[in-house]
Amino acid sequence: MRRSKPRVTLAAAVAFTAALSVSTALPAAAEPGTADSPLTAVIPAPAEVEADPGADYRLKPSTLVRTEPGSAAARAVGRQLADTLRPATGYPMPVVPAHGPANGISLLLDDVGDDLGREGYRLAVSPRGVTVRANTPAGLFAGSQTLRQLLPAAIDSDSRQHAAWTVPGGSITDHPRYDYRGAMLDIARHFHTPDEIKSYIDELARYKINHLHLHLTDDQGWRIEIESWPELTTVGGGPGTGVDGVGGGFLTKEDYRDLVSYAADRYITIVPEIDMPGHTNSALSTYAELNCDGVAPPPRTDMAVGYSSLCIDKEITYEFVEDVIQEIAELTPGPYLHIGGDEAHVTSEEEYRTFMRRAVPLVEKYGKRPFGWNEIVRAEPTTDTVAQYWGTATEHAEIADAVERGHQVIMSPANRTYLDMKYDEDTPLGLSWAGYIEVRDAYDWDPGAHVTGVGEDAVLGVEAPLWSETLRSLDHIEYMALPRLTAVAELGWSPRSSHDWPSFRERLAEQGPRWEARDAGFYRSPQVPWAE
Ligand code: TNX
Repeated sequence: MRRSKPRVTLAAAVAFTAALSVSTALPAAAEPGTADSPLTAVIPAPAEVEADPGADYRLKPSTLVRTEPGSAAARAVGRQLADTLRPATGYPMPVVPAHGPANGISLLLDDVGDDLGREGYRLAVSPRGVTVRANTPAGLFAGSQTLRQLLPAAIDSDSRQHAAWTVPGGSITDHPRYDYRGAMLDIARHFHTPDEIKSYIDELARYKINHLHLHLTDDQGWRIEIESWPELTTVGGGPGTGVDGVGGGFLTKEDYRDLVSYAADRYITIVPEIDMPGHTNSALSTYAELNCDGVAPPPRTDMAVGYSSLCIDKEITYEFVEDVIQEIAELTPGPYLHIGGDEAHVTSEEEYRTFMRRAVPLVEKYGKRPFGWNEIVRAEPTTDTVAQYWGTATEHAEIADAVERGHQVIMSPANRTYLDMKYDEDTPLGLSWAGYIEVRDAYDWDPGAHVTGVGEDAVLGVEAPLWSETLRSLDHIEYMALPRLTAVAELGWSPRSSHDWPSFRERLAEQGPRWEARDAGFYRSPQVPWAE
């Protein structure tokens, strides 16, 4: 989606946003008939690539997007692809049922084998056209994201560009390593609007990330409408509820449903998080009865963590938790509901277990698979509970024991995947409690062998969380997420055997002009030989 970008910046960030001002220079058009990015210049790296330099295809004003006859979902993928190719090419790109001989771009549902699964695809480029075949529309969507990256960077511009729209000849066979490839956005510390979230979703889709975890509530703010507890958002979503009293806002149920459907159109599942029993000051300050002493504490917008807790011994706590879980579950078609569980520092171990032993079954009661930060395994919840590992250690007995009991794990080690950590000491935004994370740090680790006792089979996937204590605008989000988000995307999708920093940094360099073409800000890491 195209948007005008708000330019709200932290004082300290003003200089760097100016320095980042977007260049309008686009790469010169390649010679006619010559692809200017090789078939391998894709992030995440495809599983298999076979180049055929004699078989390039060039988009023409007459190119059709042909989709599987009778499949509305394939047609919808075709429409989205055509929508993304029209502005820069200026070609009409009609989307039509794929009858007759293949030419142009074809998106076909076909049996491409169990090995390619639900999201895999084959993409073949010949002088007559590009054909993507997949078992499901999700695979066609993944293949069409690859195709976008095979075209010159100018394809990402929203105005007509002069370029030879050449796709390099050959074929790609591709499928993901992990089912769950996620990103998290914290809209509690600073609220981010539905349009900003959609813009982030667009970025995720390009890199084949298929889950967006929304951190909806925290000490500072409550950012999702709950009808049975209506004051949560009038107080916790009001003005001045962002960190340091900056900003505010919340998602109405309608906003949330619209985001779910926007994400679903891009084969992304929303994972909602209501953090509990800690990180709840906004709820506690709104409803006095949720406090053990019946007294509402003042609202807080500082960055401290670990000071708040729902009252474990009061029955109303569980009525509240059930109402919230029920409403969120009803709004959410995806399988997961995240109940946080991190940093409950003022809750004793005994109380924490008591709480989680009641909260986790409520998630299941409303048909969702429980999800929590890794502390949740201390309560020995049902082994269906997904544990999100956010530690910095590579030895962690608690999580290893949980795997032994049968839990699946999402890998989000804070010193590798936390997009809110500074790149280095000069980064004007972000935090540094888990260290600095340069691009190579984000890339050079193996989710399936990172923590002793948490092997490949126990890993459901990876996720890159973006906490927003210091992030107030889409510019800030993009600057912290790009390029590291793409490193985590590659770890989640590409086969372990393809892992190669020299190759990754070269491919990453090609993304720079693409971000420039679409007016997305990014950090020009000195580790990457950025293309001009
Ligand atoms: C730790 S990670 C937190 C968050 C903070 C984040 C900042 C986790 C489960 N809890 O509350 O926002 O660090 O990096």
